[in-house]
Amino acid sequence: MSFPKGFLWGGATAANQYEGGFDEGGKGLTAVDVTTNGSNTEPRKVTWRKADGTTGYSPMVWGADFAVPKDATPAVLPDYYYPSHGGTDFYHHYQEDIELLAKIGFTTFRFSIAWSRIFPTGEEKAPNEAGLAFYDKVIDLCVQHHIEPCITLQHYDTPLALVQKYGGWQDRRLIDLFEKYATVVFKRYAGKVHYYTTFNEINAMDEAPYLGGGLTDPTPQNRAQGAHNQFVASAKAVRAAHQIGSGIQVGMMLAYQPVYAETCNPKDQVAAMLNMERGLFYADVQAGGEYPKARLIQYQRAGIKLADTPEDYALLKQYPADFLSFSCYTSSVVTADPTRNENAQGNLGGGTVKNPYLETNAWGWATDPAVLRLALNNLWHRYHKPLFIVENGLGWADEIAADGKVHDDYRINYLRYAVQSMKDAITEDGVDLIGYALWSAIDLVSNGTGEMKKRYGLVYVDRDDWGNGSLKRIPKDSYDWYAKVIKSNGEDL
Ligand code: BGP
Repeated sequence: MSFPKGFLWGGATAANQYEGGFDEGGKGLTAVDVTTNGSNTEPRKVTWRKADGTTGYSPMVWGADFAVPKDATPAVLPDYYYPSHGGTDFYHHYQEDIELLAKIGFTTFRFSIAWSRIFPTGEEKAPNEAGLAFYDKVIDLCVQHHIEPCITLQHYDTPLALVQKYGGWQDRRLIDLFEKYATVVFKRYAGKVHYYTTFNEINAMDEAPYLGGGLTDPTPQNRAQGAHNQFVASAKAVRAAHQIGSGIQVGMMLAYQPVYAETCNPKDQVAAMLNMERGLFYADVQAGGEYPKARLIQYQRAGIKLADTPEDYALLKQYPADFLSFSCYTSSVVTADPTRNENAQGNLGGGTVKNPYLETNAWGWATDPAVLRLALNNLWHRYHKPLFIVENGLGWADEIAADGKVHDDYRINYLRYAVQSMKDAITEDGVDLIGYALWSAIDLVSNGTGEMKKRYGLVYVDRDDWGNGSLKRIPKDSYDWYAKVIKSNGEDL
């Protein structure tokens, strides 16, 4: 026996990439709803309109980002294709999808609630009942199938009205608006939902602040303030959940990549250490309860001044995350030379290079058989918080074979490594891991590129990069393989 009894096995999705129905049931627009699709080589773009009617777009480049012109606000423009508007239509397929997942024994299903379904502009006095009614049906169906929902409260989809009015999460007013939204959700689903996370990949505020925080003017000052405001909002959400009780736990969610130094040259080692520390800053605050000194020194040197209160720091200390959830797809290799940037994944900026020992997919993401064991050990020994892997998987341009099926043996190989790696971390290293929700339960739109072609699901969905297709669901070979894994509690790989 290696995985504990009751270990949560499942998969993950996100409203903005999966749900569709973007303007149904009274839903308001979100930041990502004004983001067009891209490709492996073309960045996604945010469309905007100025008061005088002039329109345009800003390409969104990972790690470099973009800014909307000062006198413009993000808006939906005709003549563009916005992949989040259709997703893969969970909004109308939720029953079929949840039943497919129940059939292979899922015990957890991670999805996100779109804040703008509950509060369309973020600022209404009362929640939108039609939005809640949709999640009532989803959650009830999960409970009926003994699937624990694991709900993300914001997955890259700040309500657009808050982006237009306040420039996104840089504004402190969002803290209490978020707390109000979270509280409505916690109360509504008390007794049915036990696992929540606040902000998906909260460290996206560094690499992709428009997605992470709806920041239209992503200066270092605004990124720092945006992160601070999300920290305080998370702590307030933890407090609200604990006050409500019913066994609700609120975790943090970090994008995590273990880092290797390219060589044993001390310069590379220091570069790798600094890279790792930068990535863990967010967990230091949310799991550890306080800002690491190094970050405060950096802020001081850069002239960054936070709009904060003593109460903020008391909240961070008193209400840290109940568990630490994270996404982890691959590792990265760091060199001291900032001019070298061979990492096609490209979201770590200069000084990252290819790993000659690993194979990559078409998007440059390397398959690392040890990545989860490394990640779990690093996070467990640093924070001693229960861990939950809520994203891990392989993006591939899957194709339907002549027999009408999808033979994704490459994905099975990747996932086999993942399960073995978790098993090593549990049985050999003693880490406390609650569950594994692979990315993605069902095919959905890629977050990085907006493509449909970059697929991760156990279930294929007939939809192309431009939204054409029947939306038919076709279980892949990995779907059957995962059924076996769940049934044997991780023994039969
Ligand atoms: C994470 C996001 C997900 C997801 C995944 C895969 O960063 O939380 O939303 O999409 O990465 O990334 P991509 O879709 O860019 O391949």
